[in-house]
Amino acid sequence: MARQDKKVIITCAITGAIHTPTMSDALPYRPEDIARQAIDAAQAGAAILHLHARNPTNGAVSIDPDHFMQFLPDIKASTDAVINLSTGGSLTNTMDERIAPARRVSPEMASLNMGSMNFSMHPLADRYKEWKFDWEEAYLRNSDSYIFRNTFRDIGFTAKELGEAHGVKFEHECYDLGHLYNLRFCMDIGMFKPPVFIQFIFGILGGIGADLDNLVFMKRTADRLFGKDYRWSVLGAGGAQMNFATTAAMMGGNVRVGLEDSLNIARGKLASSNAEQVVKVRRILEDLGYEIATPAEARDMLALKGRERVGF
Ligand code: KMH
Ligand code: ZN
Repeated sequence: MARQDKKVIITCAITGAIHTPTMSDALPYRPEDIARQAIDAAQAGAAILHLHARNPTNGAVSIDPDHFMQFLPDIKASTDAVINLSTGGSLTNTMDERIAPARRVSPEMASLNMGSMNFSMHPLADRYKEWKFDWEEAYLRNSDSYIFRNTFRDIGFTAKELGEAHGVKFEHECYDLGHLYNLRFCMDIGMFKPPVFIQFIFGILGGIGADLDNLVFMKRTADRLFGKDYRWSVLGAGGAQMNFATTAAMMGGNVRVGLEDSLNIARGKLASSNAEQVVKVRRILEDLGYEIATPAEARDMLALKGRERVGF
């Protein structure tokens, strides 16, 4: 069994690399909007902020460290939340490019994707006829030939460059059962020390589907592979977001919400902000009797290096 915590950590993933500006006016891409939405999400109860950057003029996904630096200091100055930088990148980036922002700013946490896979958003392109920016349609359509590359060498490189060199703790993103075994292998060769933090991901096209049987199966497999050496959280993409978060908490896990993973606040209704999703999941969890972890409690639960040791 994973360690059972009394409190539930809410992670909020603010903007991501899946959705494009046409899909929702609420999806932030200017640095001031990313900062404001992140700060509001933290005030609403998110202990961890999972952050990607965007090109401020056209909303395209960016892995330029300068774009991250346009919002990170403001977020740090206004919240105590743990800052977690994505290393997911975009369709064409090398691993070296993907880790460049985290290497520059030495955050407390970074994402680490635990296996190579198809990762496609191409069906979303058919839902829109007009686009805010000309890059969006091709970006979505071309994802049908995208291999999201996360080889053992890539994982080892990231572990060395960020984990060893900067004391960064990882959000191990696991989109399928095999990714849990990949993580176990990496731990066996000494790459990661417990407690590891696993994000179980359901409903990405290319990963395991958003069926509750799969959540039970992933959790049971993780219990067998990691015993007490892990903490876990759940991300349900799209319409699975709130249901999977609720079920995860009921099973002893933590939760992730945010416009990166779902643009909606209810079926067929766009969310007005990231904070609105945090408020909703918090209300559900508190109504069910769960307490929400503060950033300090999250730091303790995940054994993080502390906000005074980041480089921004
Ligand atoms: N959008 C999530 C499904 C990353 O940032 O490294 C995947 C993600 C990847 O969060
Ligand atoms: Zn992400």
